[in-house]
Amino acid sequence: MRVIRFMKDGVPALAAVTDENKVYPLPDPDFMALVRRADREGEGVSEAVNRNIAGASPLNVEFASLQLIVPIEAPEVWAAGVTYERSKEARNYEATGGRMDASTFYDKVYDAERPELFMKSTAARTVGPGDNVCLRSDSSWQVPEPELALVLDSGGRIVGYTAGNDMSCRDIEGENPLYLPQAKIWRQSCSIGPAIRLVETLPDPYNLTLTCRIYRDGAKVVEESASTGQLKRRLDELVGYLAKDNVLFDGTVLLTGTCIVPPNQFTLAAGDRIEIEITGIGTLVNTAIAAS
Ligand code: DO4
Ligand code: MG
Repeated sequence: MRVIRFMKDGVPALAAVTDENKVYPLPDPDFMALVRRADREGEGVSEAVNRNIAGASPLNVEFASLQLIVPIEAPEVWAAGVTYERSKEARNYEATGGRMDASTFYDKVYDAERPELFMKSTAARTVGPGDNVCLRSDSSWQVPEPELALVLDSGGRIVGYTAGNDMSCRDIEGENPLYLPQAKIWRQSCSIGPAIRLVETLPDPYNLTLTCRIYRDGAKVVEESASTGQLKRRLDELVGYLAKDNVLFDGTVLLTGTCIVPPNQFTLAAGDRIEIEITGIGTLVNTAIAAS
C-alpha cells in the first residue's frame, strides 16, 4: 500500500494506492496527519488506511492520469553518504582528479563506525514528481543520485519509504570536501516521490532494485540498476545517528546514499529527463533545467 498526494479540483488531496493501482481518497490533510491519527487510534498506518478504504469505491480515474505532487512537505531532508561501495569509488575518483585506484578519507568514512550524514534540503528546495530539478550555473559535472528515502516521525520511527534524488555537483565536491554544502544544496536540488510506501507493507527494504534512466532529446543516454542489498549499513543505524541529541520534525526525510553513479564522462544538461524507479514505490520523474 502506498500513499500519494495529487491535485484534485485545484487543491492537494491525499489518497491510498493499492498494488493494483486503485486509488482511494483519504480524509487526512497530509501523510503525517494520517500517521498521527493511526497512533491516536492505536493502530498501524496500513490498518488505518485499510479501515478507511474498506467498503469504499476507488476513484474512477487512471492512476497514471493523476497530477501527482510531492508526497510529503518534509521540513528537512537529510542524507547519508558513502553508504555503498559504488559511491566510495566515485568519490575517490572525483577527489583525486580521476584516479581509479585512489584511496582517500572516503575509504575511512565508508569503514568508520559513524556514518556520513549531512543536511540536504528543506521543504522550499524540495520538489516532487513531474517538477523540474535545477542545475547549478557554476558546475560542469552534475549527476542525479537515486536513493531510497526514509520518512521519519519526530521520534525517529521509520513510517514509510519513498524515492529521492540527491542532485550533486561532482566537480565542486571533488575540488574540496569542505564545499559539500555547495555541491549538494541549491534551488530545487532535491526531489522525492512519487509515493510513500507504508513501512508495514514493505517487509524487506534490503531487497529493492533501484533503476536510473536519463533521456536526452528522447534518447536514453543512461540506464543503470543496483540493489539496496549492497547497502553497507542498516537503516536503523543511519536513523540512530541522525536522531542522536538532535531535534527531528514529523515528516523528516532521510536519503540513504546512492548506489548508482552515471559514467564518469556524463554530466546532466538542461532538458534531460531523469527517471528513478524503486520496486514497490514507483518512478520519480523530473526534468533538469538551468537554475538561472
Ligand atoms: O560524501 C559525499 C556525499 C555522498 C553521497 O551523497 C552519497 O553517497 O549518496
Ligand atoms: Mg547522495
